[in-house]
Amino acid sequence: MRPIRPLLTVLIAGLTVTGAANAQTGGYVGIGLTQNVFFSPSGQPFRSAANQPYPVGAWVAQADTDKDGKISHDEFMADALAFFDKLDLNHDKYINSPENSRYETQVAPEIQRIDPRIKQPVNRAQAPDPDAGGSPDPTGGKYRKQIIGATQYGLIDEPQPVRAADANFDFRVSREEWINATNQRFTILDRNEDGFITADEMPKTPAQIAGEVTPDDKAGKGKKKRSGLW
Ligand SMILES: [Ca+2]
Ligand SMILES: [Ca+2]
Ligand SMILES: [Ca+2]
Repeated sequence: MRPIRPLLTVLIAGLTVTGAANAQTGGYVGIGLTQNVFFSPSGQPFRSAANQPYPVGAWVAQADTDKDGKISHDEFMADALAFFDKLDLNHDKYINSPENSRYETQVAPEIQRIDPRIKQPVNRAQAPDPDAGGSPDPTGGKYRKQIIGATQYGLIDEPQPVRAADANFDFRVSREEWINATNQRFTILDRNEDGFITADEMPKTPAQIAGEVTPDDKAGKGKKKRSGLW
């Protein structure tokens, strides 16, 4: 069993500010209305037209190189390292600050936007009613994390997958750090620990769920569209 670093607790303050600013100034350009967006666990974006299947299948098709319908650890690692090499423009085995900036602005600009269709957790201003039963959350739901950045389009709650891999916070991601982060991501996704990521282990992304709401749903009378993950 590989150790799990608390990937999920990484806070990306800068990203939050940028996303909020974009939401306020109308920076949102219709993600999901004109195209579907999926981010691989390494943060690689995949896009499809709004009337096409959700592009998680494009990532699976890329990563599942032996075409057995599931993603092995080796396949997952090879896919992640191929993306690392794409981001490492100067081939020094590090993703440095300019290379990360290019990722955020050119490779995956959706990371800086907020999809307004995604239902955000409500942060309660008041403490929970003590008569309503015990709450397992010691903050009473006061500080629930918002769904931002890559988390909107991904399988794992990581707003910025590249920066999240920077374990020693030196503002660059070494190949070794990337391998460690990739191992942790695989452990999270391979929920039954059989060494493969399969369709039934992959949750729908927040953007995918939001995109499945039909106009009838908004009127409160429709049903959610059914769609397979693959
Ligand atoms: Ca496979
Ligand atoms: Ca580099
Ligand atoms: Ca599995």
